[in-house]
Amino acid sequence: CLLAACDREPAPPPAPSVAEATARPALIPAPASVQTREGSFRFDRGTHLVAEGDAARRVAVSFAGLVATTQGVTPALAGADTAPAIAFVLDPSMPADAPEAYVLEVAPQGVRVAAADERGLFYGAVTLWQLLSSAQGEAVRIPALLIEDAPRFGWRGLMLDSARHFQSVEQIKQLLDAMAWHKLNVFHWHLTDDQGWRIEIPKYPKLMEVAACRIPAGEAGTDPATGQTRPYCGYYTQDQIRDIVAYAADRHITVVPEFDMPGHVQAVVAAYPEYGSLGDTPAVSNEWGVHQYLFNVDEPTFDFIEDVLDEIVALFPAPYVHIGGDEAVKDQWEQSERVQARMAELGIADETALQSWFVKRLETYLEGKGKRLLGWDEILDGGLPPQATVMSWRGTEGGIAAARAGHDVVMTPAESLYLDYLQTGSPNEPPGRPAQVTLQTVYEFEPVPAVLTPAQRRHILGVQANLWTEHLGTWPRMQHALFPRVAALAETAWSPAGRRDYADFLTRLPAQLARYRAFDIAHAQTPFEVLA
Ligand code: TNX
Repeated sequence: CLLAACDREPAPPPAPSVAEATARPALIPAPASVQTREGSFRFDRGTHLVAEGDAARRVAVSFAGLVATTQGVTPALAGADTAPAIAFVLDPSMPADAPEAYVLEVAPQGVRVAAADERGLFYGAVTLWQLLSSAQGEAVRIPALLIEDAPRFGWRGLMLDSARHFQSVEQIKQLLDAMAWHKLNVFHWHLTDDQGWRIEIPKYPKLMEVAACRIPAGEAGTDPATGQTRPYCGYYTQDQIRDIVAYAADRHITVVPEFDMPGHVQAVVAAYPEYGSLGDTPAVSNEWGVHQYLFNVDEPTFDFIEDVLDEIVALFPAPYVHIGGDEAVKDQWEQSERVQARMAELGIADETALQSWFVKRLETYLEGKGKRLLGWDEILDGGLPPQATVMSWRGTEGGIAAARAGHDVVMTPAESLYLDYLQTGSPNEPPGRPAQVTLQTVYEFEPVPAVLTPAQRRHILGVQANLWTEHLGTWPRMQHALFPRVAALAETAWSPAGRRDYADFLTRLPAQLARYRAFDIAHAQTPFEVLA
């Protein structure tokens, strides 16, 4: 080409005239308030985004990425004088005590998303993207409206078990992406269990060499031709963990780590038998269900626990550390001479009191590090540590008792919110736990028990669904268990009680399923077979 022509910027190709689709808003979770207005706004290739300041610009970039995935067009950031525009505004006149709240105004001339804090602005951007992605195509007309929205609960959680079966960093990031656009904000990461240890702790190399590996049963674990074992191994390096924590933070998700103890520690005891109650050396478990192995309660064991907690505290900026506390059957403590001797020395009468002492000691340690202790509802047994937060999984009773005693609570009852349970009675359901937790069950769970007084109700921080992975060996299986039940969870966690309506939710769900497909999420089909 001639020099003069090469210097010139190539002219942008003329915008093709694209047929527009009209969106019927399908928002999940349903916003607190929606008022429809006259007219509509046309979004297309020429629509610019306007955002001032780093925080608003970050939100605009996230929004552009979402739109690109579903509509196939990436809106560009432009100066404030360009019209028509979508403006993302951090508005200091909005209440600062509601950082997740936002206002979204769609008018024929333009769109304004405003919030006091980047979190609210992000959720407003998600809602706007959902308005657009309620229809397919790069030119979409959305109705004029005013949405004023804020979450019902501050804790909108999802737990992932990476101990029984683990996931790649990319898979976890895909989940974090989806959590963000379901407006979920806590990723509880179950990283340790009888069947595997998944956190790199350099000071204790056998955690990675021994505790991170189990030998699966049958052909999966032993090559029948050669007789060679094929261990199932994996852990997250500290760099990978920092990467995941940062990725989550960019999406306004807090990662709460769990180090499960004093039970669920067979993998640790396999690596370091000296920290077990009996001193014997088991294999890392390859079976599911409740196990016997319990931590010892001597000072070297606490040194180990505290070293690991130090690493966890350094890796995870979350205000909470989950210490498990569940399903610690006490047989080994009853049988162990050294545990019994220690109890006598401490004047502790029985094993339940010992677990309570153990958990209180962890709380004291964590408080010294500026962290709050969180545990499964068994930490109520024998008395809670003074500041503990309780995750109620054996129904809501533990949560009710904790709230009555003035403790914070996250509701995650197995019969309503366990995603390893089957979701339908269809013969096409992949294996899961025998009971059913249907889409409707998740949707209709009410997190705030009516028996609580208004003061006690304020202790219900929110809700969480848990994905245990004993029966979920592959990522498509895990996705099947998660989606679309996560959409029901999102509405249970975010939308005001009075806005929840299952029949209405079902009319909005097809648009959410289309979003799953756009993000390569293999959602379950079984709920729709049964409904058909
Ligand atoms: C109970 S829930 C457990 C887990 C299992 C789950 C299976 C909880 C605190 N403990 O160890 O994976 O049931 O549904």
